[in-house]
Formats: sequence, C-alpha cells, structure tokens
Amino acid sequence: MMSVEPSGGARLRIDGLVEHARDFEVDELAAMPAGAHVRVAAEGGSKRVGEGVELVALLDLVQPRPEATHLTLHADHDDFHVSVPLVEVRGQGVVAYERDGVRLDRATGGPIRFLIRDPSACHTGELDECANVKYLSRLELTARKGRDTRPLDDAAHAALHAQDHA
Ligand SMILES: Nc1nc2c(c(=O)[nH]1)N[C@H]1C(S)=C(S)[C@@H](COP(=O)(O)O)O[C@H]1N2
Ligand SMILES: [Mo]
Repeated sequence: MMSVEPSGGARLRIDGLVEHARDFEVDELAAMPAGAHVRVAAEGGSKRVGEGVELVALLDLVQPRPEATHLTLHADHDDFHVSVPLVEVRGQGVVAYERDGVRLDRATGGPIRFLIRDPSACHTGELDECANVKYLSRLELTARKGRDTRPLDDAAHAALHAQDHA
C-alpha cells in the first residue's frame, strides 16, 4: 500500500542502536562538507546513478553503538525493506538525493535513494542490486538482521519489477 506523504521537506531518519538518533532534511544532506559528497555511476547505463553523501559520514554523526551489527534500510512509501551487515555496507553505501545536479523525484527513486557503489547481481549476496533502496525514509541500526523484503528468487523478482511504485 502507498503511504501518505508528509507535506514538509523530505527527510531521512537514522535511529535504532545509535547515540544520536536524528532526522536529516535533504537540504541538510546537501549542506554536508564537500569531502562527504560522492558520485555513484554504475556500468552499462544503469538507472542506479546519482550523487549524495557517503553513509560513513552520516554514521559518524549519529554514532552507532558497539553492539550494532546490521543496518536496515526502510522505504515506507512502498513497504520495501533491506537489512545488511553493517561491516559490509559501511564503506559501500551512499545516500543519494541528486542525479546530474537535479534533485531526485519519485521517478528516479527519490527524494532520497540508497546506492551501493559496487553491488552484486540481484539475489547473489547481501550487497546486491536489490539493496539499492528507492524512496529511502529510515536507516535503522540493529543488533541482529532486521526486516528484509527483497525478492528471494527470479519469480518473486519478476513480480516485484512488474509493479510500478513510482
Ligand atoms: N523502495 C524500493 N526500492 C527498491 C525496490 C523496490 O521495489 N522498492 N526494488 C529493488 C530491486 S529488486 C532492484 S533490482 C532495484 C532496481 O532499481 P531501478 O528501478 O533503479 O533499476 O531497486 C531496488 N530498490
Ligand atoms: Mo533486484
């Protein structure tokens, strides 16, 4: 089911096992230091291209607790969720909000989209293409694997792609 969108500015919540849970407005992401910004450009003309801030820069601000083992990516918009080991995603994740300097919209997976620098093919590993969560609303740090609704086989994957959540 589609959720009702808040009328205010788009924001990302980071919470769970962190010292400083907080929301990041898109404008706050854009205002992060230049050194935190990065561009992700996938091979082969993929749509999974964009610019944003490195996950590590955001984690440095919220400070995950030592017991946090997993990062769960939530998309409230279409109830899609992915949970991956923190140690694997730390250096791979990018929180994107622009593509070629233009803010992301629903059609491009926005207003905020998670991008993995070097994902494996769909359902071939923890950090696969399916973990490039669109319409990202929340990052949750947990002490075990959290909710994960990624398709597990080709049939489930085809069914998911037949839908259009944008
Ligand atoms: N919110 C959300 N994010 C999602 C999905 C989804 O259904 N909902 N599908 C995933 C899957 S299975 C893949 S392969 C990629 C597809 O990204 P694309 O639409 O940019 O090609 O998005 C991932 N992110
Ligand atoms: Mo996928």
